[in-house]
Amino acid sequence: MQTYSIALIPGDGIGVDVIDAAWEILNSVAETSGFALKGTEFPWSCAFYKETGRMMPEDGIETLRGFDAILLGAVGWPKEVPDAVSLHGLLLPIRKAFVQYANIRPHRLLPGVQGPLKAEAFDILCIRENTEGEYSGAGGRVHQGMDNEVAVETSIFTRAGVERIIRFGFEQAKARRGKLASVTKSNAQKYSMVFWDEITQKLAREYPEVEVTSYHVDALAARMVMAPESLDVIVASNLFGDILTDLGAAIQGGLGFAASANINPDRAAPSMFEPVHGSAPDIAGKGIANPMATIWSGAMMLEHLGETQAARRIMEALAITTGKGIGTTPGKDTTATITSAVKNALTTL
Ligand code: GGG
Repeated sequence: MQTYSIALIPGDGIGVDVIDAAWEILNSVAETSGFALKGTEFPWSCAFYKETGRMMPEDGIETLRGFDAILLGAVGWPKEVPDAVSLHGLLLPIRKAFVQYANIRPHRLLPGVQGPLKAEAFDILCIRENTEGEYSGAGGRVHQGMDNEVAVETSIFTRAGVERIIRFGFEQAKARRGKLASVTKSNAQKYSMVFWDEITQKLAREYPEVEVTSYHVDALAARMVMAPESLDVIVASNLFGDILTDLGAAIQGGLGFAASANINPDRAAPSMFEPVHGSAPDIAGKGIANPMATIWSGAMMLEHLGETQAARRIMEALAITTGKGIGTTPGKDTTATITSAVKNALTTL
């Protein structure tokens, strides 16, 4: 039997609850689908940082390299560890070291989920550049704490990095409804964003079947609210993609439904799957975190591993669950209730 080795990093806060839930569902579907999952849990988190001074051990990346995939919960516990330390100590190094340059985030309404918009149906796939741009980590501060203090943070856009993510966007659009929205702010940012637009135009010549439109990020944000059904695939830089996908989460009913996959398209290193949401300290430990985003991310992991049928079954089980009104209202159902409803739904498929 095919066995996949999965690194589990629950992380902080509700990350622990949602990983437990997703792992239960993933194993349940594996049992009836003819493959097995072997999980190895790593306690890397802000608590680990408090104990060791690091978010993960020095050889953390090398440890993860041998796995087929990584399933991550949430990172961040700002009361005790600054967010910039936790993010740059765990999540971002994994994305960069494993060249997980495509962060894929689907936005659509599951049955029975009432989003805040009038639109009843939309199906958007946001592709966020995941290794460079505004998150490159290049910069510094001088004269710290003094009146003449200066802080510089440089966005880095490389031709290789921009080309590969826009090409990935074109490929996704070609495989879906043939529409690509390329996002910049090239009126204001006249170097990096004009560069992005030029590369979009150059690649468009290779994809005559894809209708590509360049949007400024502000206009695209408005379009996501006013006419989400008009959008198919969105490709955006690291920061713009991050912001737009929180908006995407909002229009699909909340962060409890927003899944994501950090993909190494060349499969030269493991890819990582995680909900878009963070550790939610306000509800941590209350047992009311919605595990659906993580379960959906787990389905994306199975899809990536080639277990397409099992991934489809999970998505159908989620749809049955939300169709019954379970997990659709924040705080109404417990994590355990939602998980067992999804598990029961799986048995009916
Ligand atoms: N689910 C992982 C997590 O904790 N995400 C919260 C977060 O702030 N992520 C930053 C990012 O995706 O760039």
